Amino acid sequence: MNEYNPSEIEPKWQKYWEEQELNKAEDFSKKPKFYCLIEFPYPSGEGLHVGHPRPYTALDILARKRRMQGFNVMYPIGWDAFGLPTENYAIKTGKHPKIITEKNIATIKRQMKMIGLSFDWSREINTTDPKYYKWTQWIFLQLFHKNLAYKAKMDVNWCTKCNVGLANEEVVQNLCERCGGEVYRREREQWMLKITDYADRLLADLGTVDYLEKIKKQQSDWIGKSYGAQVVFKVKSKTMLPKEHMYDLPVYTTRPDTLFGCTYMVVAPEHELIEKFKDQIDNINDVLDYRDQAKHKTELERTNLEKAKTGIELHGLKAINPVNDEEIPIFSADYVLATYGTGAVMAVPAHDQRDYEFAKKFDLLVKEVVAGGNIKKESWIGDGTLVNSEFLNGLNVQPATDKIIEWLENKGFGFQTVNYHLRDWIFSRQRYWGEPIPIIICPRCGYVPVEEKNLPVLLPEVENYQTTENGDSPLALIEDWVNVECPKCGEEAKRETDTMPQWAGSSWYFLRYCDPKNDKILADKKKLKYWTPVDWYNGGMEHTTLHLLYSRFWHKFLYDIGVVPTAEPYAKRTSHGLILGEDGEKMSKSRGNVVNPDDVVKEYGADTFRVYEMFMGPFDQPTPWSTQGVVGIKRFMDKVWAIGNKLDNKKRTNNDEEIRLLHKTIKQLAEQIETLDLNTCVSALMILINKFQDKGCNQEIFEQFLKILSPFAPHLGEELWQKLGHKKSIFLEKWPEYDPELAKDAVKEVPVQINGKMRCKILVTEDMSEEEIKNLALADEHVKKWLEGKEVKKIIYVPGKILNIVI
Ligand code: ANZ
Ligand code: ZN
Repeated sequence: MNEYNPSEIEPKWQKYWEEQELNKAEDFSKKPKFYCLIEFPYPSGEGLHVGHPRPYTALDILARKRRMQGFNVMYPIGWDAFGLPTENYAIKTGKHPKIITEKNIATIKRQMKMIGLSFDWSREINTTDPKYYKWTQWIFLQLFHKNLAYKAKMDVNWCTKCNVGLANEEVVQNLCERCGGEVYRREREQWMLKITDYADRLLADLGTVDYLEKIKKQQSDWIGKSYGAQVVFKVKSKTMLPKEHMYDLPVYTTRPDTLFGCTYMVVAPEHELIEKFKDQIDNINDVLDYRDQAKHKTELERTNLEKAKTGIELHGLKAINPVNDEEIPIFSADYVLATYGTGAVMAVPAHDQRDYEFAKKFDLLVKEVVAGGNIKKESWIGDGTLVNSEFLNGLNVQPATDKIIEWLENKGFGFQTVNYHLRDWIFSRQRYWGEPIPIIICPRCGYVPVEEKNLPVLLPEVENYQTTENGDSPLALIEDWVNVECPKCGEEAKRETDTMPQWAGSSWYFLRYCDPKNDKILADKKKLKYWTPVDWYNGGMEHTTLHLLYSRFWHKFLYDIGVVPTAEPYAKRTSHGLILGEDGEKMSKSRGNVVNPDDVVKEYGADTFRVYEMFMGPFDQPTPWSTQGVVGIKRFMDKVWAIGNKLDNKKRTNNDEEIRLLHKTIKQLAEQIETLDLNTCVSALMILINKFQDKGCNQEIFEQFLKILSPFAPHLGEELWQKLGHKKSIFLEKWPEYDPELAKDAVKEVPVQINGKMRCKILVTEDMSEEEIKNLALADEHVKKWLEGKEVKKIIYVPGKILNIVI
């Protein structure tokens, strides 16, 4: 018998599968289609670490099994290649990002092939390919035509050292993630996408898709729909205007029932009220200083509940509570955000924790209006009876809310409304390595879209990839690119020099896989109709409120303009847990705990690598790497090899344990591959192999085993299969059927003793836990009779043999 030598057999079969085109998805095949998708990677210079292949392998197993089950499977791959790390590397080295990207792609592609992932490489896409980003730009233009893309002055995070705008994710504790430089907020005109127009549908349609519950929850929390009321307070200043001419200060509140408990108001430091009443606020200089300080904080810091509240009173101004005409102080405080609701709140310290802390600090009145808590100690946010609230007294929160809204609407002081936490999507980056935004800025005509026939707007060559001194993209320096004729009036105009964010290309890439080479339209409608929606999409939890939400938004938009046939892009979404370093920490270069798949595959083979990654723990949980665990899996592979090389000729009958266990295992895998319980699938395969080791194994049984092993360890499966004399790939075989009778768990009778005396027998199955068996015994009618009125001291269970209850 020759040795199991993965480094010899693995490349051989990879080449064979590619030549046989086994992984190719066929448009319009009569077979049922199955579109499974993983998030396409960013081609980073470091290549893959062992964390990346975990989801790739899991869905590869699913894809391979579904092909064997007769599905026309599409499992495509591509590159999400615009973005920061490459650009930063280009700034550092002066190399063109395109060259860097090509090199990185080559590395990762080699690694993916090395692992035996069954991607359909004929559909490979790259977001930085002009033939691809032409369509990203085209989608932007459609958004622009529908008024869903607009330019607005926005605060951006600005790194003072890199002199560059940063995304929120790039700011860590107020410092630039890359250089540690100080970050402040700076105003800039930015392109915005009106995702808020889709907030309601993005929320409602979560009801139509099969996403993990925690993913749905994160998305709906992020969209954050809340029901409440807008209430208008009047602002009284030293000018003593009559009430009807006083300034209107509207607030958004989810608790209008607490209006009588409002004892002060808070506006965001950036609120227009401060600018408007500049001359009438006595301490205006301090108020403006406070505003400047707030500029240096991120939103997250401002709203952090743990942080001590800060603020400053606007001396000289008072607000008038519309329900009782009481005059109350107004503060500026940064825990109120300018961009949510109306940027102002009615503070009810008795019933809101932030207001409570603020009131304690500034010694403000805490007035209880909902009974139920102890407001001497803390705010009460629960239900209760209204008190101190005139016509609301005696009602509970909900009826009081209805009543006050009716009252406000009748008096014209307010109205019922909803609010969303979701904000419009800041879509501009002042960077080089992104899709140019296809807009021309004309002094006469304003923002003029580039004509579709002139797409793509190509990224020009530049000498320097760094953002310019005044914060523009380096594109702004390329005069012969920037200066163009206005497509509308023909006069001198300039190109938009902002580029799109990293999230643009990934918002629609799954559509392009359906028709990757089309140059007439982003993808042929009939092909989209055949392939979409994606049946199963797996990706990182960290993308739930970014990529996943953005792409749902674009998809809905494309649906509205008739480009795609479904309202939702992904029928199902799952998420994987991270692979941690051997030390249990997140893998990172600085910790030195990164494991490279190249090393693992070189030493143990790709199949061992794949099976280990599936075995290491529940797929959705973070799990530390263990070299010892890898060695254990290698031993399992060796065992499979050894058994496959010395099969016996003995006939088996249905009474043989190995037959029963085989059917049980086929059943288990059929079910658990579908739920991605892949670690338990691997243990089932191991148990089966151990049984073969005990009882021997003939070719017929072993071939069945190989079929269910091969999605996990495809190279070993194919090698042993063809060694047994087959001339065609094992992946052209049908997924084996199991006999339900044989797959049933073996049932055993276990005698039950009470204080050492045999009283009855219970039936237990192999898969029952000790806990379940004990409970089963205690629930038995005979046992119950004996236990009546007695105390159970102890239950001793000898697995499969006897259960003794001591009373
Ligand atoms: C008075 C009140 C009384 C409130 C009470 C709560 C409890 P969600 O559910 O997130 O929509 N708020 C409104 N605008 C704000 C802003 N720009 N920055 C910070 N806080 C703001 O929360 C709405 C509640 O958050 C509003 O209801 C308001 O406080 C506050 F017993 O109004 B409430
Ligand atoms: Zn013009």
